[in-house]
Amino acid sequence: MALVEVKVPDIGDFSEVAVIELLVKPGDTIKAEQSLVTVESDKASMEIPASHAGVVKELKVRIGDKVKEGSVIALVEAAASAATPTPQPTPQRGEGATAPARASAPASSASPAPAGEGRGEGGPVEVRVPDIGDFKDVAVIEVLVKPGDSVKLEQSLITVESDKASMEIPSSAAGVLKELKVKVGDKLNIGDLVAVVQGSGAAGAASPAPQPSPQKGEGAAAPAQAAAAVAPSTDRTPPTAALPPHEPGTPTGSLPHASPSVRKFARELGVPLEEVKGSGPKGRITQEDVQAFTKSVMAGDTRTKAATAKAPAGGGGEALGLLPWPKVDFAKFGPVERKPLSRIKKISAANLHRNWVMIPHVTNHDDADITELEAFRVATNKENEKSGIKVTMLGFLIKACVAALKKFPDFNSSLDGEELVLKSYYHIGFAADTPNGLVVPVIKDADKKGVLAISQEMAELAKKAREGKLTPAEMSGATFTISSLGGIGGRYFTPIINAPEVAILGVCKSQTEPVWDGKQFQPRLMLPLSLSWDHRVIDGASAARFNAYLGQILADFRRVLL
Ligand code: CAO
Repeated sequence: MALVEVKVPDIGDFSEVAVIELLVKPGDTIKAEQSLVTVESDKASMEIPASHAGVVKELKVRIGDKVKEGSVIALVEAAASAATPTPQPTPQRGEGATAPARASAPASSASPAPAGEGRGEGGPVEVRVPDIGDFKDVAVIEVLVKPGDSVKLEQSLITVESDKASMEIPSSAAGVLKELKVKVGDKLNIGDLVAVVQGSGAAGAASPAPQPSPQKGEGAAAPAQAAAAVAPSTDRTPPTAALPPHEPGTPTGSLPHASPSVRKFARELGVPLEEVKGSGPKGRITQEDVQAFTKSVMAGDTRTKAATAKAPAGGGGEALGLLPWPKVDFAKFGPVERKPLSRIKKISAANLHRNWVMIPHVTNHDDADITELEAFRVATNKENEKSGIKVTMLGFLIKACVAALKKFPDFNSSLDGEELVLKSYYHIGFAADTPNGLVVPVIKDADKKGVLAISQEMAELAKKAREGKLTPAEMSGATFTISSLGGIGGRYFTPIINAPEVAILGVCKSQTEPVWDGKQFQPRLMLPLSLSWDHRVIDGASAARFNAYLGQILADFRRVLL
């Protein structure tokens, strides 16, 4: 087993590049051509692959180190059987252990234009694929311009990619793009015609006129922006033009700051790299960043720009054939302030939206005569003044609902495909208004508890809710929910069912109303009830019976005993 030095290969005119990522560690078993480190200059990023399969014995570089062609990256104990399928090194250099770097080109770089190709004269200029080292049949993955566009000198026209590099092909002239000779998917090689640009005299004249690679005799080929992404080409002449400065943290052009393999990974997942926040050095996007972004989108915590454009403001409705959500510049009409939604609001908004869209809601409104019950409640509170437990109408409502759920079991169920899951337990959720939004704590086994115990538990849960201290367990398992606005006001409303429940009771403020007793109007305390129900499970007659029964119990709790 031979100990092999893996060195930085011929990286063209990139004299000193910084190591920004270590992709392996000592002890790792590696394959030939596996990337060991990522290096970056101000113009390109490249992965340096292993020239041999084997085991990494030592890494000779650390993050931040500056390396150049020939610098030793690692010592690899080459596997005996590991033939080295990597290309041979540049003969002039005699560096047996160098393999071609894998490069991406976030940067703009030299763009030598063809000598005497209409630069400055305003004539048509043919833009061809420059010297791209040993990369053959590179695929066009992006077309960045269209005929008729005005292009600047060195503006990227297309992006090409091989399995080892991604590069932008820049325009070798300023002017108007007359013709695009390639499309996404085309395979290109050095010298292939990419586009014809009608040169504009002024821009062309202002640009330097570097010489083309004489060996190739390809006068029209400008080096790709990642010309450093090269294999051990024996005859490659580095570009001679001055390279425009580039800040690696803010890559120019359309390519975000990521290595070719990360770029490929993102494309396979359909991740828009420009929306991924890089956590690597200088904001570089790593594979983990792409994975985290994907997870976040799947969890609904992140929306891609494309998804937002399709469904702005939480659901534009295009998928349903609806008009797009109106886009209004509110500031045009007066001062505005933008405030992010709280975490609870975001979560409940998504749930409410789904429930509203997916459940065919119907709401029945009714009134319950609670005159006697209210008198009993007031008396009870007086009697229990010392206990500190205050009974509100909600405590009685929970007990009354349990009785109605027992009589109408479909209301205490969930829909599971084509089956109804009927529950023999009675866990009642109650909507609680908190500074951060709506939450629904749950009174478990309300059928086994008295109104005093329920009231006490409710007060504790409501306090925890307002303090943001409810646990997930305290908010799960409800079989039916009550949303009481009685302490606030209003007459009736349409509560949204809390899926997978199938019904919810909305309650508003009771008030004394004249009620006809057959002979005369009597002043009675009436409680407005609004029952929303899932029409896939419940029908209107059942809902009317449920409300009527609830009203009877609230009017006279002795009915529960019958
Ligand atoms: N009619 C008349 N008065 C009522 C009433 C009703 N239906 N319900 C409660 N009240 C009275 C109470 O008796 C109490 O009066 P006093 O202060 O004189 O004793 C007062 O209103 C305040 O009651 P409360 O709201 O503190 O207590 P509660 O048990 O009725 O409700 C809770 C507790 C946590 C549910 C409630 O505070 C709350 O958050 N409600 C909002 C729910 C909500 O936002 N629903 C909407 C969901 S859909 O967006």
